[in-house]
Amino acid sequence: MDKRVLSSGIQYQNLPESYVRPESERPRLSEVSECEDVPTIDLGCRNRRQIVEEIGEACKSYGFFQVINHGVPIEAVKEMAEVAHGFFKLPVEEKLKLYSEDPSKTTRLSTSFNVNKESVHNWRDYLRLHCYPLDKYVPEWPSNPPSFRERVTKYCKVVRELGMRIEEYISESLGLEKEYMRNVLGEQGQHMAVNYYPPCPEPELTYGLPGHTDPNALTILLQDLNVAGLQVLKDGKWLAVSPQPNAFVINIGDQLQALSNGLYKSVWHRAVVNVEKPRLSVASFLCPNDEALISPAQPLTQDGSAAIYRGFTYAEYYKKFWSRNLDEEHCLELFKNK
Ligand SMILES: O=C(O)CCC(=O)C(=O)O
Repeated sequence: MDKRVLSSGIQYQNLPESYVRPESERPRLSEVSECEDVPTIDLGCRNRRQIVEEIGEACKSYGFFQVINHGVPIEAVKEMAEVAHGFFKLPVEEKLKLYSEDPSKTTRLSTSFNVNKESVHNWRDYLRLHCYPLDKYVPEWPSNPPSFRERVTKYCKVVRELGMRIEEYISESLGLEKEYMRNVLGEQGQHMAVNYYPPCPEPELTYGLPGHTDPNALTILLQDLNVAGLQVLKDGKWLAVSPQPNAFVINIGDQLQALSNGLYKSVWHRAVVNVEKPRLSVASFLCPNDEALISPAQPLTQDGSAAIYRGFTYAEYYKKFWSRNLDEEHCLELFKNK
């Protein structure tokens, strides 16, 4: 791709050939219906047991849920969204200073998913940041727009607190100590993908991101309020998840599927694009420490249930994940006990 990013100011009249999916892999948008019963968890509820039960149910049957009254200040969310838009509106030369196709780089602008591994590209640019510990990574973040570092720092801190709180609820919902996840996952990393999906001339033929699960523990997704695009797989059908004001979408990632011995689902999800408007989303990923040993929680196999997955370190898993294309077989399948 000689243009390297899509957000270059060029208006495409036709979808370039390298983005066109084979017929059998297309999104079939007319067959997608709205997810009418997105599990919505009110974290402001005083009844902890109720929160824990609702989260457990959502993790089992959907692998994702929405949270409201989550404690993240509206102002922090608004400022994050504004500065993300501001970044993608910068002149392309400015943005390209951060361009890299190397997944091991801790701050980079890139496009599609894994440009060097994939045969068909995705209609997305993304800014990928490592966010923990902040003092290590903030100095390498974009300094333009000028408020970028300050605003994103603020957002990262509050979102991390939210994620840690949700991990406690998830531990409890599995009948484990509330600190179980935190202890097993070690000092967790935090990454962010600021996804920018430009208007696309032929959305029926391509994806912003094809169906995938997240390789990490937990994802906290902020969706553009004005433009829908997220879809989740439920009982073999793709369902659209409309953005809700003041809500985050929480996805269970592969590591929680492994820790829960397959009880909780790492949800398959994808992002579709549209002709008219650009769409933005901000995904915050909580990632186990590289050294964390992931294996089904012992209390979940004490009754004689077989451990579905073998033990592995997160570093091993992450390397495997990025060595592949996004829409291949589920990466966790490669870690199953024979
Ligand atoms: O843009 C979205 O709604 C989904 C983003 C996503 O799945 C990701 O960044 O992994």
